[in-house]
Amino acid sequence: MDKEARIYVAGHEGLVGSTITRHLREQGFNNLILKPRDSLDLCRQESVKNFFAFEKPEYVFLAAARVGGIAANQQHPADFIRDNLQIQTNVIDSAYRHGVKKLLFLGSSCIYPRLASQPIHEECLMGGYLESTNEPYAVAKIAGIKMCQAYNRQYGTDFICVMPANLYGPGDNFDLENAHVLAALMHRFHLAKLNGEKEVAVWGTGKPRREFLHVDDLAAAVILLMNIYSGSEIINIGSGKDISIAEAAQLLKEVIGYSGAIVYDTAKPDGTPQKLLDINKIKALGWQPVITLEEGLRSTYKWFTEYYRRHARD
Ligand code: GFB
Repeated sequence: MDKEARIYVAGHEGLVGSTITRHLREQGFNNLILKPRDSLDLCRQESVKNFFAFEKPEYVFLAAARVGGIAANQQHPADFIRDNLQIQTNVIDSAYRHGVKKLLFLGSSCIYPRLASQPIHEECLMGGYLESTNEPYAVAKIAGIKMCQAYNRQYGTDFICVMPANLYGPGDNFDLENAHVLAALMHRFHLAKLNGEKEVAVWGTGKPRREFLHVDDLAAAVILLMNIYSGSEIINIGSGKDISIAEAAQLLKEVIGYSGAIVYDTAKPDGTPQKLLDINKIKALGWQPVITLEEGLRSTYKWFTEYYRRHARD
């Protein structure tokens, strides 16, 4: 990408899109095309077609998606499969029809089989049954990958697909019920600290293992790939380390400075037992994660408390 390239970041108001946008600006890309959600509904085919016809982006980061944690996925399976299929179909097809030079599609580590061998290599895709708590979302993301690969094969497009581990960072959704685990627990521990509560409930058994990646590390990886990688093979992006939910909760408790107890609500689902990605492929392309989980949680918590204070005053 040259610095004057017309780059569309779809989903620039979300965790991933906003971070990619900030990194692009920091690297001197100033010809960014950003459309707020309320002025372009990516689920509407006509609107997306007209937008591409008018704006003619050269590069597209497809970071727009309906996302959420385990509870949101379980409670809104129809919304997750429909919105994601619509958004990605509209954007990928318009990118082809309007001559986009290159598109990067963001998937998720939940596309892999529930019981894939660990660390999960890219070739495990479609090798077994999916985790039931997020199957509709995963199926939509798999469809996105297959669509990019099919367009590359039939139309000769340059559409690439990356599979990030569980992401976190400033700008995340911190909803107590619908967010992903680190953001939800950060909020819950914070409130417990403020209100002097004696215990905090962590969902499930605490035994599942997750690989967490700071969104700044992800943004660096996807911009690198947009610049140097072409091909239909999907690429994992992770921190290379996993920890149990119990360990993550303990770390959060320390970072936040909460002194009460952790209890486990085993009526809530555990989800998939382990998700640790094999990141050798992206490492061989010259990227590696630099933000440790502890550092990342500390800086995210700093951001969260400032945000929380500002919004409490509104
Ligand atoms: O982050 P999370 O919702 O994502 O949950 P998944 C991870 C683990 O944390 C599960 C436990 O074992 C949860 O039971 N957990 C403990 C909690 N306390 C909490 C809490 O307060 N909130 C949440 N959310 N979890 C998602 C998928 O699965 O991963 C999405 O549903 C997406 O589709 C995303 O792929 C990356 O890793 O289980």
